[in-house]
Amino acid sequence: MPASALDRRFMAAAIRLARWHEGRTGSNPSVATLIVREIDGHPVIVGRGVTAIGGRPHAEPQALAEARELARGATAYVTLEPCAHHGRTPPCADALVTAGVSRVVAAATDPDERVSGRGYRILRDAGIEVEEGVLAEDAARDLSGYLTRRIKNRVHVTLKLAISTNGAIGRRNGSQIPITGEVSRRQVHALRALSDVIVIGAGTALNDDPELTCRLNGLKDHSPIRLVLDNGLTLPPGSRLVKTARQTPVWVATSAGPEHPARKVLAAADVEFVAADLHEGRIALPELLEDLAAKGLSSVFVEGGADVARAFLDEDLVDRLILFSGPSAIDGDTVAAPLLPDDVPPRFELVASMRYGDDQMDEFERA
Ligand code: AOF
Ligand code: ZN
Repeated sequence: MPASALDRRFMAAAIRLARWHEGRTGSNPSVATLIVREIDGHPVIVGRGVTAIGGRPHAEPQALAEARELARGATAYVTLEPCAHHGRTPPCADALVTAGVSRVVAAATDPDERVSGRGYRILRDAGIEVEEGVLAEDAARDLSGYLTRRIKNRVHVTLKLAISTNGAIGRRNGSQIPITGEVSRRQVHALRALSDVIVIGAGTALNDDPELTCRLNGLKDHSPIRLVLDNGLTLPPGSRLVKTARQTPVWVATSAGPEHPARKVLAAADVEFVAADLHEGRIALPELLEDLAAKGLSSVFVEGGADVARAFLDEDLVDRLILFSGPSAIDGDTVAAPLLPDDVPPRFELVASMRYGDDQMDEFERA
């Protein structure tokens, strides 16, 4: 039976289920499985699984455990190709075969070289009908961190900018000034919770003294690692970031060696260091993004300031661009936005537009 409207509906449900643990499965992607069989002439979900927090167990054995003997002859909807390798858990493709499912509908192919195509082969060799690529684009959007790490060997980058009506992202030498409203602020906190790492430059850390945590009710323990690009180790020990480093990790990217005096002070506050290379006097971003991926991290959320944003854009390292446009102008000595909502480079494609209170949000992806 080819992919039908019903298949797409169940796959859409599986993709929504996978979002439950997005950002909480470590280096593993959060994927989901639904086991569906016909009961009294109607398709019924008899098993559901989502990759467990921390990354294991995988989705499939959990869904099969719930379905038990009802899995025999059923269809399994998987948002990612079932794994074929013996890792810390046995291959999910084998588990589907053993359980006796007769059909597997899959969204994205797994680029992990231990899996890539092998998962499908195990299923087909066992006589299971396999339908690949159903809602693959939707699934890949949610898996973009994992897929970027596997395919490009670097973390996926989202750049966020909040821009005033006069094209500014802040005031020079000032404290933080609000550009967008409360609804946007909450959206940003939700985006933080879905990321592995927030990145800012040392200038923003000094100027704004931000905390960069997720402060939404119920999501307070979902704050990602906060990474400051601070080659000169200028991050003040009294800053909010350093003072909260024991609750939520703070990493500093620097080329300064262990003999640098500021390192001791920061290390005493439990700030950690990421060894960075320099390129023309600035932290080399491609190498940094590769190093973060090598640590098993998948997604970074770049929150400022203008120089850091421009550097990511100039080096074509932005995979997703999220622009919040506020309703008013900023006066005084302002910092110009590195790009404007109506002047986004053509390599980006608009994928979503929303109103958040008085603000406009436009989301772009690399085409
Ligand atoms: C699945 N189902 O729910 C997930 C999969 O370190 P391991 O052994 O857990 O393997 C990690 C790999 O498993 C990861 O790179 C990806 O290929 C796959 N993730 N596979 O069948 C799942 N999360
Ligand atoms: Zn698996």
